[in-house]
Amino acid sequence: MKDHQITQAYALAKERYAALGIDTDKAIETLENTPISLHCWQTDDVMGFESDAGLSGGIQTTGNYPGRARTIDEVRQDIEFVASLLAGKQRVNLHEIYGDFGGRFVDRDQVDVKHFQSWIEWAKQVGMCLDFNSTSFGHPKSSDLTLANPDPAIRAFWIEHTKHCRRIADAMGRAQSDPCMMNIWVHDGLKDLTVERRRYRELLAESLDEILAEELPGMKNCVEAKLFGIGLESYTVGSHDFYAGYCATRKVIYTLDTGHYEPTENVADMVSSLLLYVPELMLHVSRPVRWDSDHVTLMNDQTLDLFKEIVRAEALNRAHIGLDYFDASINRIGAYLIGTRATQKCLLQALLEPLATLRKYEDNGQGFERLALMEEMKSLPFGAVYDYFNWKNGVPVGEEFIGRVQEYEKDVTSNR
Ligand code: RNT
Ligand code: ZN
Repeated sequence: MKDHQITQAYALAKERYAALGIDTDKAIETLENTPISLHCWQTDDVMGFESDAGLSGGIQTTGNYPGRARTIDEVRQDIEFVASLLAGKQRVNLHEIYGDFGGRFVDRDQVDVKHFQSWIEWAKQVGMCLDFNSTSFGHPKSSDLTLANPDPAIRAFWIEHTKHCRRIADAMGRAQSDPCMMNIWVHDGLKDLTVERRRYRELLAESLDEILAEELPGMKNCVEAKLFGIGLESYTVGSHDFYAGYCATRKVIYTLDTGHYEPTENVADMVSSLLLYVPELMLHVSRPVRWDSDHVTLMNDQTLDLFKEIVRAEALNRAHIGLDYFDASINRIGAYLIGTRATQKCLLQALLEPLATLRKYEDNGQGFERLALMEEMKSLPFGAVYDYFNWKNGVPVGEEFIGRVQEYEKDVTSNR
């Protein structure tokens, strides 16, 4: 697109939105200042650098598109390239298995800040903040139950792992002078029926209490709820109800992954309820297709509704945005960009909603007017605002990023 096309389209869009009382420049500024955490595991299909054990724990990638990142340098190179094509701020979300282990096997209960020193330095160099995750899957001691395992030795191993991870997250947060969001997701669940639902949940709560006991001001604790995993279909210890209660009573951040609920459940509707009782939300924005399939995030009704609810709840400062999908069937860099751009587009549309007018209609009982305006908003030129946001920040506008990804594929990923 030519510069004048972008700026002229924006000028018209700005006027159109201003007539409805919306300041597009302000919306752009908010979008620029709202970080999105890039999940490092999209670069390499959640393999990491600990061992060749492969993925377990009820999650799976499908596809074998060429060009997967195989080394830390390749992961960093890919993330830097992705960030170079994105406006706004990005963070990088690491899993424990992405440590810089120097080719040696470092067991999960031995992991230390030193294994993430080079990540901390890299992040500083590229001007991004780090987030972190403990890793319960892909390990000989993973089995079906980790933090809820009735065997005290196995449970102790995973408690120790998660404690170490919290200290690593704390060091990251202190180094970047910005809290590191540390997410705890364990796959704990069972394939078949159990008569011990309560017992495992009591154990999980006990383990978490022990893990979270240490005060670590550089990081924030998040725990992720889930419906079920592959091979663990009958029971999940850390269900929504479990974590909603846990987060409310312990004042811990609830991680809301959009793929982790019943397919007909309205995930956006959960935002305002949870935020009455839990301190903050960590979002894993994903696209479930029939189940937690981790398809690439798109600008669809579910994602739009989620961001609208966050803005309507005035909770943008209490919701941390991260992505969580891993698609190995298409160009991985392209998948990153589609998903991040879709997330930005949804947030932007939420910021462009004429909320004051809609609220006035609602208070006055003007149901027709409210519905009509919401419907009309869908065809307003938000695309011109999004294009301008990218243009202003010197990154590709519209479909231009497709060509850039193709070049990178030709020059870099296809040679792997
Ligand atoms: C799994 C959870 C979890 C993982 C990552 C890799 O269902 O969504 O967040 O995707 O930890
Ligand atoms: Zn997730």
